[in-house]
Amino acid sequence: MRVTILSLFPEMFSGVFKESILKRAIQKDIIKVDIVNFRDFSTDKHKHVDDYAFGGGPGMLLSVEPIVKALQSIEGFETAWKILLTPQGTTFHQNTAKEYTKKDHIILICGHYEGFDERVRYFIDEEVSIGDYVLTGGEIAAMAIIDSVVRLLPDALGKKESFENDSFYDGTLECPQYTRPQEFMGYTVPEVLLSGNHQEIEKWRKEQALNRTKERRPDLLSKTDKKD
Ligand code: 4GM
Repeated sequence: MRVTILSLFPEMFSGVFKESILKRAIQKDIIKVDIVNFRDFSTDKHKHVDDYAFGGGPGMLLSVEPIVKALQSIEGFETAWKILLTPQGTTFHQNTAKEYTKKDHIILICGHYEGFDERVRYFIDEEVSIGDYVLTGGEIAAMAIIDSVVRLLPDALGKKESFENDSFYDGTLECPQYTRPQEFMGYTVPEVLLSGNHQEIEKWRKEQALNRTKERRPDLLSKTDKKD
């Protein structure tokens, strides 16, 4: 899968692509990442990429031209899935991540300041938000999306890191889990997990996952048929 990021702050990504699963995914050619700084496509002699809003008001807007020129410079941009990251987008979910794993090439456009010239929206496929809060820029949203998509790609996770047990994978949250020691400061591990009875263990885990989801995220259950 190809991932292209449009950003005024490419350096922000150096950490996430140099560590752990994303680093390994790049090394194993599971993803190919390119970062394009759209400031390089400014036609302004001072390399400005933003301007005052028509009609007045405080704040600056990102101009349409450098963004569209940057998009056009990307090989295969016409068929790539172009995603604009803004707080006004449709909310990103685990299912969105799953959908993106089917794409050959995604382009993530990260903005700053007060937003984009509205006409940027004629050149994209989807406007996405990672949640109801405002960030300084779209970069952290792009990182969250890339991370959640890449870990679902075949061979991105090792055997020990499989995603089948993830929260949300089957529409419920994870059940409580324990590792050694069996007792810590008086807190013990539920007996059933030590019993060796795999049928009982499976039953307990399903119950616990369901109870936890009912308590914490009943909204998830109303979307599935796992209520009883
Ligand atoms: C556009 C308009 C995404 C972009 C205003 C981007 C939050 C998200 C930005 C803006 C962002 C999100 C950049 N903030 N919830 N900031 O996915 O502030």
